[in-house]
Amino acid sequence: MEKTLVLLKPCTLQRGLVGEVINRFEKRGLRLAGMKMMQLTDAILDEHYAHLREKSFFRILKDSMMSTPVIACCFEGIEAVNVVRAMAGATNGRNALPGTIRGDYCMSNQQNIVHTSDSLENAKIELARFFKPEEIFEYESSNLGYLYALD
Ligand code: IDP
Repeated sequence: MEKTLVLLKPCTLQRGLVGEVINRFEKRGLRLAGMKMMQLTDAILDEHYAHLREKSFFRILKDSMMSTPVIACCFEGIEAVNVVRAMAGATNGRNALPGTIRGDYCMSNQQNIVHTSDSLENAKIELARFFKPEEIFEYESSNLGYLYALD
């Protein structure tokens, strides 16, 4: 089993899409292991988006990520990192395929509904950045046999 981070961005809260987006991950069969609303800060975004520090849109991106609280979620499943990333779709909503979250709900390169971890290594780092250990819950899923029977 893998755990991965999903952030529901301010655009998702503003557009009333929080429940709908979480519902997609639940319906796919991912176990919700942690969830909280939090106000991001300059410091956490400097870490989280360190790979974009030189980009012209860095300041605007950080301001937009602080414009309202976000919802941080930890989802768990077999190959959860890649499954969740594929569900999100391409970064730019206009390039994202229909059927993906970005492809179904947005038209923007920046206001693109969700952040998802891009590798298992980064998922571990990012979950530790956004959650305390006691905020991730290891309860038993009752439907694993139906989700993964032959795996
Ligand atoms: P990802 O979110 O698909 O993993 P990253 O390249 O890590 O993509 O970029 C992080 C976030 O920065 C994107 O989700 C998007 O909000 C924003 N972003 C990326 N590229 C651009 C751009 O060219 N213009 C404006 N915002 C961008």
